[in-house]
Amino acid sequence: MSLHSKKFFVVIVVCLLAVNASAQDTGDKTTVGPLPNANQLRWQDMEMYAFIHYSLNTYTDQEWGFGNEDPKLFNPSQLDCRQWARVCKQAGMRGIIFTAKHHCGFCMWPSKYTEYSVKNSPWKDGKGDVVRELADACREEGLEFAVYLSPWDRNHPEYGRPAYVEYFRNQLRELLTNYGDIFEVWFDGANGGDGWYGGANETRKIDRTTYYEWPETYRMIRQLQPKCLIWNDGSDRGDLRWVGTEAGNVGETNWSLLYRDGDVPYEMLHYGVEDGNVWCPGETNTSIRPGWFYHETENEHVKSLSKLMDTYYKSVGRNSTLLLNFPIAPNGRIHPTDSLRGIAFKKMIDEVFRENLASPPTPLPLERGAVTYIVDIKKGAAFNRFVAEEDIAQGQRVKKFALEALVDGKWQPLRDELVENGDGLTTIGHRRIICFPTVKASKLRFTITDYKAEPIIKKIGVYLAPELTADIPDSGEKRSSGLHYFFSTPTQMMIDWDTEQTFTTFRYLPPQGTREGLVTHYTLWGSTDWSHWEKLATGEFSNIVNNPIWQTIKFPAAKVRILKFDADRLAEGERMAFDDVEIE
Ligand code: FUL
Repeated sequence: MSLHSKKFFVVIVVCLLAVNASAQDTGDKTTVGPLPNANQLRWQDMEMYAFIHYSLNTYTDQEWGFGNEDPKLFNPSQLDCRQWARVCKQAGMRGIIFTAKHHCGFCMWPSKYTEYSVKNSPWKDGKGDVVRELADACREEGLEFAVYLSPWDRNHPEYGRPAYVEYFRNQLRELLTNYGDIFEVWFDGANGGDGWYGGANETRKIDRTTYYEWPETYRMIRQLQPKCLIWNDGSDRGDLRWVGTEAGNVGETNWSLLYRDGDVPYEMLHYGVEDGNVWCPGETNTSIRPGWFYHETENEHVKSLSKLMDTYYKSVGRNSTLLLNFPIAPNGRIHPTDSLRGIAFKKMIDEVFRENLASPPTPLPLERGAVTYIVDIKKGAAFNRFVAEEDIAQGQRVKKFALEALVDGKWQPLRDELVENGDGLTTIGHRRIICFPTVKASKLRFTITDYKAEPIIKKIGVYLAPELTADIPDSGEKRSSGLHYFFSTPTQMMIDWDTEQTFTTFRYLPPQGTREGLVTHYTLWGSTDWSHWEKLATGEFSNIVNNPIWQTIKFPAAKVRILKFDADRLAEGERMAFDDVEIE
């Protein structure tokens, strides 16, 4: 048992377990495992940074361009990268990752290796460079800058063959040498196969573990930008990992470790691996809107403040960082609804963590190896958030802990209310935030009940967050239908009405939480008599697997009595599934 520091008198009781003795009792607890490097430590302290999705998709209302969209479509009237940087800064973002090239292959900088770029657009008479403008704006605002460069390129004729890999590396070299320090490179793993590919218009499959020859590319990055972090989804381990979902949450158990080799299934991405042999922390990416690119139809579905706070607790509060996307509207600016919401988000975070109610506030005399902390609460105040931080420079050590509040002389257990099963009090890492219903208590007891090696806690804190209501509903929450529908085959849905109706929009909400039956490619038909069918629309629901939100099909006004929705392709399985459909 160690003695607490006198100067804090009897407010904190730190119970030290004899770590060696406890290691003998409970098995081997001396293996910390791998440690983060300096770049990863710096990155983790950034906590929140922005994604910006902007490309030809912004002008075609798509999530994934096919690769044949006309560069002439790119002609924003008010493009203002300074506005993006100012908004992001005020929203608490420490940097910006920009889609220099999305899957459509269109380059937002005048790459000398392709004609498919801003140089062939009317914007600034082809003399513009969005990457340059944004890199400069970030520097002016004191933000870090990074790039997203899609390995999948639906425009390039050589995609799928060795020549493309060289092209990809050349482009990366341009980005890493001409735009100052780049803090991260984002190599999106998505690959739907089909594309324009210089007019071939076909499906090209690649083996993502070998095709891109990542080790060679990684060597180049390390040489050109030694401080740059590599984000890579699966395949060769980069410095950071995806968390397996775009919904904005990582597991409550979140180890910053992975295995150096082998596949990385969802569980590993989402929870990390306790006995992993490489430090590869999770970055939680999500958009402030349902989609990644701007769609006017989503203007009323910008995430609510409560949803953003939930995302914060489930990312930054779970040993991760938050990469929050702001799409750019066709005029070249962040839409006012998104910027106001982003700024309100930052203000709310500041408000929640304004006053540490632990008395005295940390830095406490936190002692290496301590497993129990009893914290006095200022004037027996009400509180509903607990924060703990490990000194991750020395590894991630805590496996499990308990929290109790002293209410009317009795210790009452607290649990993480954002977790459905169990108490949710597992790993800590860089920062762990636990949310529980407001409690009024004189003391809080934090006990580390299991650990890989002697715990090293850097900070603990207790806070009172204001109650939030779900002010604006998210998309994907309503079930409206009441339509008369049936399946004529496992992949064909029919919807009929008694009288003729005029429609312009069909919306499909895919099944949530499964790929089974999820429609990726469709054709929509209309008829007034069951025998003559007019094709109303055909296409793909881009990115629906990773981001299964409402999908909107718009078509010229059609008078129909029957609609036929064909699933031309499913992500998995043989039977179309849906959570809801809407027709307007
Ligand atoms: C996904 C992509 O397919 C989306 O379009 C978006 O860029 C997102 C961040 O990653 O996998």
